[in-house]
Amino acid sequence: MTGTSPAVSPLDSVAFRRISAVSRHLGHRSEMDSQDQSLSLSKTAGHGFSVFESINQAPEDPILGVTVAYNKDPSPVKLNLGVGAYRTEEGKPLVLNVVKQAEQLLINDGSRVKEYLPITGLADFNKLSATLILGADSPAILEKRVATVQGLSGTGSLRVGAEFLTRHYYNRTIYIPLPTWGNHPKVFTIAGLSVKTYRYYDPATRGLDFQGLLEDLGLAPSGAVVLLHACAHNPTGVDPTPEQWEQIRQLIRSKGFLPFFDSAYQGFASGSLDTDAQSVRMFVADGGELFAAQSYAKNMGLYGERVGALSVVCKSAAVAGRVESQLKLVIRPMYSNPPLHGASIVAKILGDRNLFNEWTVELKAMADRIISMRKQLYDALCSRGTPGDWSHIIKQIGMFTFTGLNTEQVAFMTKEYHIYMTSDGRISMAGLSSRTVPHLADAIHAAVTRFA
Ligand code: PLA
Repeated sequence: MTGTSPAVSPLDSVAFRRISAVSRHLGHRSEMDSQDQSLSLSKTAGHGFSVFESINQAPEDPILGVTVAYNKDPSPVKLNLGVGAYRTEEGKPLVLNVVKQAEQLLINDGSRVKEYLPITGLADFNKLSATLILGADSPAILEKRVATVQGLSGTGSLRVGAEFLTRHYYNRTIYIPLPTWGNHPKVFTIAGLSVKTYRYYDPATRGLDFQGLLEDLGLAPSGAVVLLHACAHNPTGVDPTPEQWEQIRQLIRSKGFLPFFDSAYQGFASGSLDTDAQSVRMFVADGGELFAAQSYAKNMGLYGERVGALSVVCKSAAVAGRVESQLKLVIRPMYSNPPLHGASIVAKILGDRNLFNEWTVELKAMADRIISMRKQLYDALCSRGTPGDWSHIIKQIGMFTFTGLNTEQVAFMTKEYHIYMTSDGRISMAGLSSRTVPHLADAIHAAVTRFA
């Protein structure tokens, strides 16, 4: 090679933009700082100092860090309502019966091996996952216009989708609802997208800010990616009505936006898998394109197995095939190929009529228990005469109640009552039980009366 400067490939420039965005996002030091740092480090090398001596202590994650703090608390009455993880009436984690049955079937099957899966994951799992979210009679599936890849639960599926968009979609801005799941902006920024928000929640009504949503999306540049929670919006527990969804759909299609659905709670909002997928299916029925990330963490209780899927609904089978080929190029250098065990469990359950039916019964029971916790908490606050209107507790849906409690009140409840929740006042209703409702109601009552 001669001394000519190397050409910058499109991928290099993507990588460069991404690194600068990420380092801005993470608040990295300037280049000067790092030069000073390396000078002083070279002086001290060999004298017991780490090359990472000046590294900053990172803050705990706003959601998963709540569990870290909870685990450190020795109090016998402590209650973790931070992370969205289902607990039984006895306050214990739940392994679904169908999951145990499916695992037994897998163990009994002597022909099973532990070979690598293909880059795209378990083929049966992918097919069944697309059917679960899009519907068995979905025209997109019948016409083979869907590219589905197995992902590392919901988060990994979102990340793969976002990386793909950074590389192959002309508009690299994603609009996310305000507020949204705290990890969304990080996942999308680090994947190289630029993140903007649209109004979603109105604290005054504790309901949807529908006008604000329509205005903000109405002003967004055409072609932008729009993130939508398929159901059970996290953290607010507020979903659009079917009529509002239809208006959102019309707006999204008329402006040529690309909808990206995050479906982390299918079956948890209403107790019905089909009802909770209606929003996504409306966008498939109009023939347009979309992304959908699915998670089996909550609805099958497979949190730690990290099972999910990303489906890209395209206009034609030919495009879907090319999209899939490019998704493989995203996945291969990231984690090569996905894990086998969780996807095998899901494929067993979705592919067997009896297991599937049993699953829907267990899923409905979880959803119903959460709904009954809403009622119990609401009644407990009413009976205590706690100041304020608490009807949003029974109106909101899904795993969480967005209580409206402020940071100060949350800190007070943690300090005085050992109740752990995210600082935005979100509580996981799935972590409550009849036994713990009175304790939570006492804490809320005290917090609200003390810090009016
Ligand atoms: N999308 C949304 C809207 C979520 O709420 C969550 C999980 C995910 C995706 C990702 O889940 P997965 O990768 O485990 O499938 N939110 C939890 C947990 C339940 C978390 O923060 O990781 C929460 O407490 O908000």
